[in-house]
Amino acid sequence: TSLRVGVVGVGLMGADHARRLATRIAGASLVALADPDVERAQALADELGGSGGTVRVHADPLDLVADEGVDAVLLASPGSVHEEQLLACIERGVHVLCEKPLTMNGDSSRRVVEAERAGGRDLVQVGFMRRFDPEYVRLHEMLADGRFGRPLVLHQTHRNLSVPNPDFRSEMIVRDSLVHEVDCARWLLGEEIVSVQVIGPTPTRHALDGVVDPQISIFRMASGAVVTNEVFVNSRTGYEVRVEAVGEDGSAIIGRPWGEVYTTTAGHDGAAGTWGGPIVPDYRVRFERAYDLEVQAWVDASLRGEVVGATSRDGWISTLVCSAGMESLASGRPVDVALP
Ligand code: ISE
Repeated sequence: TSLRVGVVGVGLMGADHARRLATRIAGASLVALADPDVERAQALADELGGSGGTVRVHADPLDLVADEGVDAVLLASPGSVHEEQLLACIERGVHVLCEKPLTMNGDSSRRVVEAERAGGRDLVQVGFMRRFDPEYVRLHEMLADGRFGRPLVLHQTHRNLSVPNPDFRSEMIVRDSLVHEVDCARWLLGEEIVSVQVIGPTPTRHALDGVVDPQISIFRMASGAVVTNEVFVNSRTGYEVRVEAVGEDGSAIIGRPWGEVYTTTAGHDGAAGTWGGPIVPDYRVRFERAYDLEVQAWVDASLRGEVVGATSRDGWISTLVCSAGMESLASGRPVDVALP
């Protein structure tokens, strides 16, 4: 059997996922796309439906969710419209992979978690793709097997080349970018964040007026471990995501593109050689494999009637931590996270 998938949103990520579903994922077929920008959706449908199958286009995402020919939905719409789309998926009882953030605030995330529970079936996976990235998975295993002793500190770095979107203001850096570090800290360390503080240096001149970029965030974990985060969305370097984990008995670092590093020979005139390599431009390249593995795992689990990866509860908690982060952004002070 094949899972008939509909994708909501044909922006950067939605189009990327639609392509992956149409070409690389086993056991699934792309059957529908929805986007208020119908022309854009139609162009993608024409491109991807070409070889045999046809891909239906809906202007209204809720029509796609209601489409009887759709077995499962991938939501790549903006976070502000996730709640109603998620509730519609839950109401129809279809599996849904929802890009982060789950929703915009704690109350709406709670409503999603409660609706799913009331329906009695696990249906929602949140798109925290790093949980499927081979390097992250390896670090997760190493932290869990105890070789580093008790984890003391994580240093998480998260840089974007730039953000073209003028809506990408300080709050969005917390809600759309830091949210990945929130999920990674909880997942890698297997414990909750109890408080968060967000501060920033004098912003880069490349930041929009009034936007705090870069941001340094500090998470205090329940065990007493500390997580430092740098999120810098106008780094002018490229997409750099790495973590160094430090424990009582050792440390590890992931996300350095060592495999790509090259050296050049020193010049005959005695000039020093150089070392270095390319930096990927964005998350679609850096996490391509993670997205493939994530979507394949979602399809496989949906066919079994199960949910893998981050659950709606994980999404809810990450929303609550980010809300505390936004409060701290305003005051500069640590803010406690009140967990459900
Ligand atoms: C984007 O939405 C993502 O999820 C990326 O992983 C992150 O690096 C970026 O800052 C976000 O805007």
